[in-house]
Amino acid sequence: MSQSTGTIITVAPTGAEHAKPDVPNLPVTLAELVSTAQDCERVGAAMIHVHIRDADAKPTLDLGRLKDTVAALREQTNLIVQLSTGGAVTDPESDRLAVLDAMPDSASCTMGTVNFGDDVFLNRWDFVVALHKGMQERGIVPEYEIFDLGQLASLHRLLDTYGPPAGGHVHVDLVMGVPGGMPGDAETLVAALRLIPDGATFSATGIGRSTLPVMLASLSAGGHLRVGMEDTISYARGERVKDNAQLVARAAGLARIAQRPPLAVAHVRELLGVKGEKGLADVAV
Ligand code: KMH
Ligand code: ZN
Repeated sequence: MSQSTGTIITVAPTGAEHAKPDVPNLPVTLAELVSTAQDCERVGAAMIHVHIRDADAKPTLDLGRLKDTVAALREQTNLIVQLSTGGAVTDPESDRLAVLDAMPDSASCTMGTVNFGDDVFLNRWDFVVALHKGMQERGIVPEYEIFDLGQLASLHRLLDTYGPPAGGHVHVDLVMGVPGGMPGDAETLVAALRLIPDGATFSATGIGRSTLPVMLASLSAGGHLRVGMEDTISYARGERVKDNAQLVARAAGLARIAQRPPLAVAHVRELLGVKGEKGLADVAV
């Protein structure tokens, strides 16, 4: 595992699980997404993990909408744009694979099947391999999503068999506290450390009430952070999240307290091997 003096903050603003009527402040239109992205960038986010919605605010993997979303986020923010290939548990593999044709900077690649509340989030080995190869061919940098510890063993198998990802750097995101996946606590995060490939970076996010324990554990273990309304809609006991920027601002504050302040986007591009016009060589540092 690789240590860093700063913290990558990724925001996951929407997800596929919350319904707009239940969470009225969830960003679901393109305008809402861009606006929340700009707010989150202002307070310390460097990357955005994107799920989109259709005109009825339902999760969709419509390719035209995905392409428009990537273009709008590129035009109106400096963030690294990561599209979800996980989608919703109901999405077919073909649609999830086609997400790569929207040509984001980065895309998620979940490393195995996991029970997901009352549902199953299906990620067959052959499908994982297809995603990994599809990203290698297109120069898209994967973020390997890990919902359970055995999926880190699968990541070793993937890299040993099919070679390094586009960009050459391995970045892992521990998604902790999903009912059916690994628990969101410090002991489990520490257990994951020995399974993270040498030289890789990792971020972590805790679903629901595991948000704060996972954030603090990740910071203290040298990890990076993912926060956002995809993962939690509760800010504190009995208090709903105001907006995504509130979650990013809290993460940025804790990262500063840990003396690992939020990394600028250009640094994160360099670190993760994400190509782009706005790398370190192009900005005054
Ligand atoms: N919505 C979950 C079923 C990902 O974005 O790659 C899957 C998920 C993971 O959110
Ligand atoms: Zn997601």
